[in-house]
Amino acid sequence: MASRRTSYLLASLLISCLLSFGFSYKELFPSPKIFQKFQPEFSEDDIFDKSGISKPLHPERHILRAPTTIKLHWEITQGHRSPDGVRKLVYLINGLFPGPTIEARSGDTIKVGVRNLLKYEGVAIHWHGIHMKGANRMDGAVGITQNPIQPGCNITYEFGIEDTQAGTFWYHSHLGIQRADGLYGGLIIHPPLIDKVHKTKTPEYEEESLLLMGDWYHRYAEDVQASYVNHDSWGREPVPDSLLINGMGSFNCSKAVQSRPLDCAQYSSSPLVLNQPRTRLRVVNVGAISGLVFRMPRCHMTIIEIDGGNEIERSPEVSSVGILYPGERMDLLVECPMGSEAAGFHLSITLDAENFAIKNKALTPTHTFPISTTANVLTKRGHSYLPPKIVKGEGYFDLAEVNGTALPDNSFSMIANHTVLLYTKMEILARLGNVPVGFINRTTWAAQSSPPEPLVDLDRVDWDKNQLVPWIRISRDQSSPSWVDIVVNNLDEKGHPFHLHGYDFYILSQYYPTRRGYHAYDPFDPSTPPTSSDLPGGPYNLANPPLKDTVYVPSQGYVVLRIRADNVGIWFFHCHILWHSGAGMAMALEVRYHNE
Ligand SMILES: *[C@@H]1O[C@H](CO)[C@@H](O)[C@H](O)[C@H]1NC(C)=O
Ligand SMILES: *[C@@H]1O[C@H](CO)[C@@H](O)[C@H](O)[C@H]1NC(C)=O
Ligand SMILES: *[C@@H]1O[C@H](CO)[C@@H](O)[C@H](O)[C@H]1NC(C)=O
Ligand SMILES: *[C@@H]1O[C@H](CO)[C@@H](O)[C@H](O)[C@H]1NC(C)=O
Ligand SMILES: *[C@@H]1O[C@H](CO)[C@@H](O)[C@H](O)[C@H]1NC(C)=O
Ligand SMILES: [Cu+2]
Repeated sequence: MASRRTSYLLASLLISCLLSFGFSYKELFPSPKIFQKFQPEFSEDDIFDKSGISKPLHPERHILRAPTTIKLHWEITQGHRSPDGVRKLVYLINGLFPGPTIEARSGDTIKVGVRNLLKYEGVAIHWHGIHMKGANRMDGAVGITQNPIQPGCNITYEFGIEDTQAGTFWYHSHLGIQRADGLYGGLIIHPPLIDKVHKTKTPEYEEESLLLMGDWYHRYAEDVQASYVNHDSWGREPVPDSLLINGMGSFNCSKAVQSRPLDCAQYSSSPLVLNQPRTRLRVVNVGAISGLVFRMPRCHMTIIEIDGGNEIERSPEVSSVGILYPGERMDLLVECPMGSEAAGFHLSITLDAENFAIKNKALTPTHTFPISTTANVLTKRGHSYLPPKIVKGEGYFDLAEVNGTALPDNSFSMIANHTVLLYTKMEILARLGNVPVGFINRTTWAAQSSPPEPLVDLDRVDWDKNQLVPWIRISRDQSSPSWVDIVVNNLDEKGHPFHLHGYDFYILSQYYPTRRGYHAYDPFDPSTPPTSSDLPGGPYNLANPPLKDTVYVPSQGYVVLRIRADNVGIWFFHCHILWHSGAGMAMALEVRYHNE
């Protein structure tokens, strides 16, 4: 790690470089105060600015320095917090909820010593979206790559960030359903300003902020899951009570339902504070179940990247965007006029009601946060603000329509070398006690338990009946890569956002059936050629497919995902709705070299 002295050297070097690239000092260092606080030690205890919901990021600490090893020490505990006014016992990392934000650059190594100071529970941390190349065992998936870190024990996660990865990521517990009680945090990989991989371009913004947002339950995750995996639920998912952004929200105490009294203080919504004319918002859906629709009417807003820094065909200026499902990310460029607060400008987040079959009177589906711009900020477009030209009703950008940019790799072949065909559904079966159970093909996932070792430590013959793990063999000679298609047919009446560890995939097809209903379902037929318009979802998009690590599989529809199988290991693949994966909607993919 850089010493204080070399970092100051770097800092002065940095300014001269910046000037030579045409940036002003002020643009990259929003305020001299922040510059003075410049902490070369990558302090992990940057406390949230309680004056607003956004978490400021610090690219200036990373974009001009050499790659390094970022060493962190985390202690996991629990404590009472009232994030939206309602008191609840949540998980803490070094006393923080959400956990500390990790910021790094491409090419860094991240080394996190995690000490479990919980009394009775294990923990494990997954680094969502990071490829973990050569570090499969650091992936944090309990039952697949590790056993839980037992109370009182530590482990050290150590993994390199590839030179080609930069973007918005996050980390969260991958043991059971702990994520819903707050065991998560942000993980931002900044692209270095000057390097061969990321083209140097003038940033279109002067500040970056992180918004970890998602639904929130006032009950403990264990109670929520128990109410779902119960014959009384009839498969209807528990509905959340609230919404948090960076661990802050506001709950209307008078809406608490009688049967569940709450220790509630009435909070008003904190503002979204914009300190600079143009802001890059890195938005993560950290919730358990709900998709989110994001609205900033009257501000200028465009979508620039999806998931872990994957570029897209630039969207037009929009006023709202959705649906962002649990696990998904989007990076937005926003510009709001000075004095937005006085003018009543606001950010509003609506929880999508797809899984809200049970009525929850406590929930306000749309949460609104005032936008406040600090004084002295003039927009780049001049002193007078021009509201975006958005025709009424046309300002919504549907993330399902997003296109990728460049053509994939030259060797992206028309027909994949392997195809993994899957069917998924939540089922309620008498032989399984009439409770909802998640299936992929005929398998319900549960962490490997007999013997109780992670799959990476066992021979295949020793895996138990809850493991569905198709096996892809690849050649060490990467001049002839193996392309693998993963086809997920969703037989369910509900959509499922699936996440694959260790990879980004191209979405070659995402089929939303127009004729809904039990008998109208036409699944993907693997014998139909990919170029055929006879496929329900039409021919594959081999021109500009978007690249992602989490994808929504529409109800009674399907997706075709393509990966370049070049990352060996056993990689979890699961629905990111916590109650579904907790009920077994999960599996893994194993990629191995020949003769190993
Ligand atoms: C866990 O971490 C603590 C503090 O860093 C250290 O003192 C202790 O030896 C570690 N224990 C194990 C089992 O690694
Ligand atoms: C809270 O909810 C009650 C009942 O629905 C409503 O009358 C009241 O205006 C709400 N208060 C706030 C601050 O939104
Ligand atoms: C994506 O590309 C398709 C085909 O090229 C086009 O019809 C569609 O409008 C594009 N979507 C967006 C959001 O630009
Ligand atoms: C899943 O089931 C389908 C239909 O039986 C089968 O064709 C496919 O190979 C199965 N997939 C795996 C990975 O076993
Ligand atoms: C994958 O398929 C392509 C096109 O059919 C072929 O050229 C390539 O050699 C295959 N790769 C492997 C590893 O078999
Ligand atoms: Cu699901």
